[in-house]
Amino acid sequence: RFTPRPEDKFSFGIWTVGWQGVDVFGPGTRPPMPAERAVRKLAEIGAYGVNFHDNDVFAFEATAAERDERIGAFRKALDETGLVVTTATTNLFGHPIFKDGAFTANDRDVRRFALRKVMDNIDLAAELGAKVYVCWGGREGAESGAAKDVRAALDRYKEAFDILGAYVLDKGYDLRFAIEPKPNEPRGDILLPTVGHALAFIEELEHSELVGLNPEVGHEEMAGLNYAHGLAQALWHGKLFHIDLNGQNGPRYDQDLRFGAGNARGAFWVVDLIEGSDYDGPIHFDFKPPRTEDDEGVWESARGCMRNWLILREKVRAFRADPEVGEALRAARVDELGTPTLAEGEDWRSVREFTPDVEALAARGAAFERLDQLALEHLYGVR
Ligand code: GLT
Ligand code: MN
Ligand code: MN
Ligand code: MN
Repeated sequence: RFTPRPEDKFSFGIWTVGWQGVDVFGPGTRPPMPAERAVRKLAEIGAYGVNFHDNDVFAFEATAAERDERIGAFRKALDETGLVVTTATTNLFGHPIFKDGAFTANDRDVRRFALRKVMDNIDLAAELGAKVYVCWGGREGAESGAAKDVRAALDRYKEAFDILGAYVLDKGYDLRFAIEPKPNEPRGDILLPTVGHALAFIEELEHSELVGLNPEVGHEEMAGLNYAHGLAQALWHGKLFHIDLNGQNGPRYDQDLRFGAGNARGAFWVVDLIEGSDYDGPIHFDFKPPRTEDDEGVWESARGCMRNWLILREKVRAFRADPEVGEALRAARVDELGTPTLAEGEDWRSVREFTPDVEALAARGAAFERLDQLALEHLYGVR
C-alpha cells in the first residue's frame, strides 16, 4: 500500500535530494551528492524520472573532459536504472555572473552568455530525451526601483524565449518550455511573479505554442494564492506543461517542504484537480529535505513526497466515490455551473428582461459547508 509504481510517474529534481543544506545563515550540513548517486537512490525508492540542471551534473567551471566524464556517469546510472529524464533546466542563478539575472541582466554580455548556456544544455536535454525544459528565472528581478527598467526587462525576457524557441524549432527538438513563476527570493522582487503574470507574458511570445508553465506549490502560496486555482487556470489555457510539488506554510520564505507537509488541505485539492484532469506529465517533486536531516533523512523525506501523493490520491478517490458527496455536490449546484448561461440559439435579448424571484434566490443557501465538511472528514480520515 502506498508503494510508488512506474505508472505513477513520480520524478524528482537531482538538486532536491542533492541539496547540501546551505542557507543564508550557515553552510551545508550534508556532503555533496554526485548526480549518479541521486539517480540510483531515487530509482531504489520507486521514482520514475528526474529533472536536472546542467550544474547538478557537472560544475560550472568543469573542463570539457570533466563535463564528459560527469555526463557519462549520469547517463550510465540512467541506463542501468531505467530512470527517465522527463525534464531539464539551466542553472542561471548560482554563479556570481548571474547576480543581476540572466535573460534580463542589465549587462548585455551576461544575457548573451545566458542564452549560450541554455542552448548548451538544451542539446544535452534533447539527447537524454527530456520533453520539457523548465525556466525558473530566480535572479530575474530587482531589490530597488531605479535599478531595473521592468518594461525593457520584459522586452529582453521575450527576446530570450523567441530566440530559444527558434533554436528548438531549427534543431527539430521535441521540447517545450515551462516557465516557473516565483514572487521573490532570491531577488527582492522577481519578474513573472505568479501564474497569472506568466500566462499573460506567454501570449506575447513569437512561439507561444512552445511555452507553458511549471507552477510550484510554495511559490504561489508565498504570494498568498491558491495553487490549485492557479493550476486550474493554467489547464484552462492549455498551458500546464509541468508541476513542481512541495509544501509551504503561508506567505513567508520559500520552505520547499516535502509534498503534503505544510498546507495539507491545499494538497488535497491539488491531487483532486490533477487526478480529474488530462495533465499527463510527471508528478514532479521540487522540495528540499531540511538541513536537520542526514542521508537517511533525505530519503525518508523523498519517500514521504510520493507516499503523501498516494495517500491523498486514495482520499480524493474515496471523496469522489462517496454517495453523500454526490448528494452534497448536487445540493451545492456544482454541476449546474457546467451549463452555459444562455441556451442554444439564445443571445443577449433572452436575458435582457430576465426577472427571477430575486428574494428567493438571495435567501437560498449555497450548501457549501456540508460539502467542505465531507471533504475535510475524508482528509482527516474519519470517513
Ligand atoms: C531552484 C528553485 C526551484 C526551481 C529549480 C529550477 S532550481 O531550486 O528554488 O524552485 O524549480 O531551476
Ligand atoms: Mn521549483
Ligand atoms: Mn521553491
Ligand atoms: Mn526551490
